Amino acid sequence: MNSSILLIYTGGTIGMKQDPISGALKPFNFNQILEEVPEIRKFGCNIDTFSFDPPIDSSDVRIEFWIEIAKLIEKNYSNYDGFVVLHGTDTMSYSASALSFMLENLSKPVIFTGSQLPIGMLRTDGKENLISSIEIAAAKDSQGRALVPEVCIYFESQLYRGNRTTKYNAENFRAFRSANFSVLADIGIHIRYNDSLIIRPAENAKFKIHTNLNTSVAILKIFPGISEAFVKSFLSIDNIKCIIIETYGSGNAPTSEWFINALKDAIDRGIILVNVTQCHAGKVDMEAYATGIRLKEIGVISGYDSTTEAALTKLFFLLGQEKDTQVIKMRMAENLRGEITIN
Ligand code: ASN
Repeated sequence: MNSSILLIYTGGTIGMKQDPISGALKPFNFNQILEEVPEIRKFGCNIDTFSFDPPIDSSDVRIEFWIEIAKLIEKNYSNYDGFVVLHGTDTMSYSASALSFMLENLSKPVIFTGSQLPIGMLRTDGKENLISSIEIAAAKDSQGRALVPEVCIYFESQLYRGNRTTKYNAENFRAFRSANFSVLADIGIHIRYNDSLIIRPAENAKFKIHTNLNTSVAILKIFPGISEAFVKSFLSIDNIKCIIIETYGSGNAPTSEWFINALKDAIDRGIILVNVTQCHAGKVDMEAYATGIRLKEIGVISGYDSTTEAALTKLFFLLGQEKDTQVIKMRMAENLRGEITIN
């Protein structure tokens, strides 16, 4: 039987046109995309479209937007075999990470894609990204099950687990990287799926969405010369429940007494501190150096090999689910949607 795909247009460069006066790129009407890519009508599957109104530059993405996408997928879940979400690249990794936590027991593909050049331009990367994403969202095995029932990003011949990605390049067509996890599929003449890596829901596990997110999270990037006054005022911002500390290397930070004491004081006030490395690849290991051990001793928890995007949205999700700080800390150390490698 033919597949049915819902194409959800949220905005981003893929659907933008140049403003004739300023020359800057602005989101445009979605119908234009179908005009620009008449090829997608040739697919042997049924493709319906839904456009956010107004479409946005993804730098304007808000939590409400993720909730709308999740609800839209839930509402249409039984009518479609897969979903393709056209989204700006700037925050695509945040959105794909968030949706990976919000959609539980997913048995259908949700493929985020977009482009670096608008789809109306001759050298656009948008056409191939769109066409391959639809093909992947529609792909099924001999028993009719989706080949990749995960929240993914498809970009420039690679299919990534969404919550493992980061936007890495502002200019190159290969805009994303998944430094700590292999691609789920490589796309050339053939689409080669890495079956052993793909997560599938347990038999009979029911699909459900979580729309209760709590954004009381902040990110503290450390740097040489960071001042006591800055750290202390950052750690005392009202209503912050969790702070991601972007540390050096394998999870190291300064050992100055004032710094450690400021962090310890925050932990004593019930704030959860999560250690994520500033490095683009590799994992936090707070036992590798004395500078990391100090953090572990005072109760900073490891973010393992998580991207900042995944750690942030996982905290939004867990804070929305749980009140108990100990439970949240425990669940941060669990691999919920393939977002971290433990060991
Ligand atoms: N500013 C754009 C966006 O994220 C960038 C892009 O899509 N390539 O919406």
